[in-house]
Amino acid sequence: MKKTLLKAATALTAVALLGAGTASAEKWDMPMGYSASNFHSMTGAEFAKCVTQGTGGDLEIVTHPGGSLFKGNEIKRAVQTGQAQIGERLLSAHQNENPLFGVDSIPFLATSFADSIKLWKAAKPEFDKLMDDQNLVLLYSVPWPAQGLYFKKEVNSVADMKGIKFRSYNTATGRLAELTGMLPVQIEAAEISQAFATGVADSMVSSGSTGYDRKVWESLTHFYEVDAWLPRNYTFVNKDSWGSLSDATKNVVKGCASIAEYAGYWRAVQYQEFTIGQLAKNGMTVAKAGSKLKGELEGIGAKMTGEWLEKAGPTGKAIVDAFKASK
Ligand code: PCA
Repeated sequence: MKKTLLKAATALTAVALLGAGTASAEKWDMPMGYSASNFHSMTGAEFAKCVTQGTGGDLEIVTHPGGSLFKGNEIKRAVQTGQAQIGERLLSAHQNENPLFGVDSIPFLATSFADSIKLWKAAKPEFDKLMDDQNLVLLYSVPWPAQGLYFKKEVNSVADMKGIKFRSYNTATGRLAELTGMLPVQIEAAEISQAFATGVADSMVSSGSTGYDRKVWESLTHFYEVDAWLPRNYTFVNKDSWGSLSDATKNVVKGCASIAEYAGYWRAVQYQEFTIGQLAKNGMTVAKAGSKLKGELEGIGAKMTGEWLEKAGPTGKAIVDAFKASK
């Protein structure tokens, strides 16, 4: 870990030197969907500080976590239209626009941190193109820890899930609810504590991280480790805002983005164990999904993989093939 920090500090000094002496000061707002204490938001705050310091204040980035400037589902549009210059959002939230956005939420395709990096490497060139077509520039992306299932009762099979109100966060999680006989309701992470407290939802698929951030033990009782997939957040800039920067400033932003991607990844790795431990410490039953449940979920995963591949066409297939070849 010491080595990691040293590396990051050296890189930070390097980008700071690169940024010295750039043109007139500018301020960018960076809306983010998740709470300030979440590790993605912390990574974003460090990234913003890195850019502000690295450019000697020529470009100041101000983060707005917790959906305080734009709500999670408004962030991408806000950046595309220039209402904000930069933002962070859950990648798969845009799966309804283009199936490619859901490449990280295919159940049981990439189920570890190492595979999540490989899948991202296979998909990134397509994302760069897709972003460019949408007036955006992709900066960095950090995975969430592996996704497991939260309930208010013991669950050992898909039959036990029937009729439960399920909080979804993207198209794939909505589909998972349908295929397991649950009733999906899409809710932003910032609002789930209230949704569980008032009975709007009684279950979800998410990481230990979101369960911990939102103190879900106040309403829910069971967490099953399923390691179904590791969705990602991504940070992007409005293309015109990006084009207005000097080359020196762009270099600082790119340098800080690589540090953020690296540091965020390691935060996620460390957070996975810590947060699952905290769920148990706060009274939840934490267990690996039983073999019956796991087997049934894998069957549903195979169906959802087929559905995704059909929608995503040859581009999607090429990404999945490249990922599998890199394993
Ligand atoms: N937390 C986010 C997305 C994935 C995760 O682990 C959420 O539940 O909204």
